Amino acid sequence: KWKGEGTTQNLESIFIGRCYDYIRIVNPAVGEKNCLELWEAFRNAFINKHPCNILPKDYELFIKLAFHTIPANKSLFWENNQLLVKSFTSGARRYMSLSDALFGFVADFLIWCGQANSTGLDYESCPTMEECENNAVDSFWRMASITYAQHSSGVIHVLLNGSAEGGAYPVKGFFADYEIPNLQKDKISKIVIWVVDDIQGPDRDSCGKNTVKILEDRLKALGYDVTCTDNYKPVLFLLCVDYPDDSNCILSSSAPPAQRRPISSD
Ligand code: ENP
Repeated sequence: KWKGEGTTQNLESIFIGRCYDYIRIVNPAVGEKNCLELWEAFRNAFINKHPCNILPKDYELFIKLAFHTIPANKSLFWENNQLLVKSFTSGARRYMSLSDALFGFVADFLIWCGQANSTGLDYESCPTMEECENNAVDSFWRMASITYAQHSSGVIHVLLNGSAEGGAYPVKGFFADYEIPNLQKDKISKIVIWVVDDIQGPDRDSCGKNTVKILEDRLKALGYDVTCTDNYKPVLFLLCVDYPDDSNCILSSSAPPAQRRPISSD
């Protein structure tokens, strides 16, 4: 009956399994968490309710139970490059995006919704953002985004896609609407923006232009120290893994030719 895909099959097992994976393997530094209690708090936010009537505050208990600090200088905000961010953060080893924090990790890539007058999940369909704003998934990410932004500190990183249709910085989106307004200015030393184009993609947006300029101006007006770099090399090189022969990916070496010979087997 809704236009969106239904609840991810095995949601409960995935959620609880991810929670144990996170606290035991991925990031044991967060300390002991009760994964079954986390699941109950998560489920109670949307179960037995009309799926268009879920508010961010319904996830308050879940967030409270799952919360842990976000290390200073490790926050990474992004738009339009989810998979690149996944490989760049390297499961919280390098940076900690929201989905590398426990309270985002358990829900990443999943879909869920309940139904009024039933304690079951709806595996057939779930409302999209267009059908209703207060759906279970979007309200979850709003609450998680707000919490993540409020607890981010030190140097803040923002990774944007310069090839994205409509611009690298969506002027309406989670980052614009829920994260920027919740950053705590007194805890933040600087905001570093990286605008990276898709390799072989169009160069639609860059530092100082179009929507990136709107973002830079907005952050400066809020009093932040802002820097912006186009095609930041460490991220570009990650993209190069899939395009080794592209001209953007050829490393010129200053080593003498003898040291640049291919390694031979003899
Ligand atoms: P999209 O539309 O590129 O990607 C949405 C996908 O990313 C969904 O699979 C979603 O999981 C997952 N996801 C991971 N973190 C977030 C998130 N944090 N969020 C919404 N979805 C997330 O991403 P968006 O919608 O533009 O969101 C990007 C935002 O994430 C940025 O504000 C960035 O700073 C933030 P699922 O469960 O929906 O399948 C906040 C909102 O971290």
